[in-house]
Amino acid sequence: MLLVAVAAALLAASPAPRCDGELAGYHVKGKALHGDVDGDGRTDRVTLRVDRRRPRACRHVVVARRIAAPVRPLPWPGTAPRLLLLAEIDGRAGVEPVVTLSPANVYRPGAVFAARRGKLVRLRLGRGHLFPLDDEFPTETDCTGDPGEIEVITSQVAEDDSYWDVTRSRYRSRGRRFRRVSREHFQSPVGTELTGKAFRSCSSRAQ
Ligand SMILES: [Ca+2]
Repeated sequence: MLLVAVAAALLAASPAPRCDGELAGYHVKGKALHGDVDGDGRTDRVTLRVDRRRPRACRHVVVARRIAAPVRPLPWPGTAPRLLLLAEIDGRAGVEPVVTLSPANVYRPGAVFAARRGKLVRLRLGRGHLFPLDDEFPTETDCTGDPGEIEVITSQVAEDDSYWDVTRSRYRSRGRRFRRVSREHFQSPVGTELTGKAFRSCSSRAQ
């Protein structure tokens, strides 16, 4: 009885874990993927992990061998991130983990991480953090033929609703960011095959 009381007191006294960067308490959620993330020639095990006692800002983390980065939640409900794939995206040594941030929703943005100076960091797309993966309209992010260059397609229904208004932008990797180098607008008949799987053309894919 005394032991139970002591254990209960200890539990009550132990504070909920914070965003301290420690991986204790996290458990793997979903599949593990394997690829060389930091470009050192060795294969790293990449996982998404969750600790539901942590604050939302660090409840999910993506881990590549021993380096980790928080997967910050989207500012709307019903989002549960999932490790989607590894692929060569930024033109530098090592593959980039891609996390889909709301796989159950119609609009599916992703986060792309990369190893930089021994840390795992989240890459930026222009001024934002979200790489469009899919939507109810043609939407996609994919590699181009040039290393470190990606193409992003977004669209909406045109005034004539038998067409999409499509925007196709090219971005080039520079540091931790993809900077836009070109953008074009065009219309495409609804039903035209414009997009497929996100990052489908990137090399060294694992999923
Ligand atoms: Ca890379």
